[in-house]
Amino acid sequence: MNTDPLDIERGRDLLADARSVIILTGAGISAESGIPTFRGEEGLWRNFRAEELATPEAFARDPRLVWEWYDLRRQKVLECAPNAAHDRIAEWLTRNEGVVLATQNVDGLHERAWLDVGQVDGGRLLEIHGTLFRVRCTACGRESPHREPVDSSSPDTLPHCEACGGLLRPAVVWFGEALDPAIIGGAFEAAEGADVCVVVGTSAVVQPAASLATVTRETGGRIIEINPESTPLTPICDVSLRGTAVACVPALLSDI
Ligand code: BJW
Ligand code: ZN
Repeated sequence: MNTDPLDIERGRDLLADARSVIILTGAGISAESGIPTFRGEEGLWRNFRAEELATPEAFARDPRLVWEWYDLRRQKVLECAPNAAHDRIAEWLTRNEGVVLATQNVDGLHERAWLDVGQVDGGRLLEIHGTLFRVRCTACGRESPHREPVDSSSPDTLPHCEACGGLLRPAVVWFGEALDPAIIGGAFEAAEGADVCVVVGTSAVVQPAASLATVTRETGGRIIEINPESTPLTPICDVSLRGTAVACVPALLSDI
């Protein structure tokens, strides 16, 4: 796959003139770290049906199965490292206070990359679908960090709340659930004021995340998309880089 160098230059020109930028990332940015995407050829959900696992109803019906899937994904993520695209974005964030990163990913790789180069600014890293490494109590709502392996061999071995004994669940956003208003609100605020929205590695089919790019466009900003495939956003993009995140992100962001 060859990305036209002229398209990269057009993207770099847009970013060089921008004062505020929102970056929206999806599973594709972590694909080259070895983490499967959701809907691709090798997608996670080819083996595990989304409707069975990423919904509150699924968890209520079969918490052991859902925990097994999340534990598997945690273990996988812990074996993987941020790639050159995560790294380049992290460096860019440290140097540009006008850049906000909204990620749909729950793998924590953006945070790890940013920690490698500086102190993470939580106001500019918005994990809009939550994280694999926190849990929330289904009874009292208490949230806490959680990285230990989960034994899903019986209902009793699943993790339970220290405060009330309730069943803990991954602190991620499932279908039909509301996103944290402060986090998604911050992302929409950034999208509205952005001169450019850079969209990396998302199929852009899940709402409200995909609307972040649309909002930037509607308020007069530009969209740069990086994805080997076209998406529903492609027709409204100003620059489409048809390549992988590792091939395109460093080329787009170096020395800006
Ligand atoms: C590469 C690459 C490489 C490959 N380099 N690229 C409006 C219209 C229609 C429906 C709705 C709507 N508003 C809400 C809905 C319903 C629903 C929804 O969007 N459904 C659609 C699917 C139709 N949305 C919701 O339910 C949301 N909740 C909500 O709106 O609540 C409202 C409410 C308000 C008040 C009270 C109650 C409710 C919640 C959505 C939560 C999504 N959750 C998941 C799981 C998170 C936890 C987990 O990870 O387990 O989030 S679903 C899954 O999809 C996950 C992802 O973050 C998300 C997006 O996937 P992503 O990242 O785009 O991955 P893929 O695999 O789809 O795409 C990868 C891309 O990478 C591809 O394009 C490849 O080509 C590319 N790629 N290799 C660059 N190397
Ligand atoms: Zn509790």
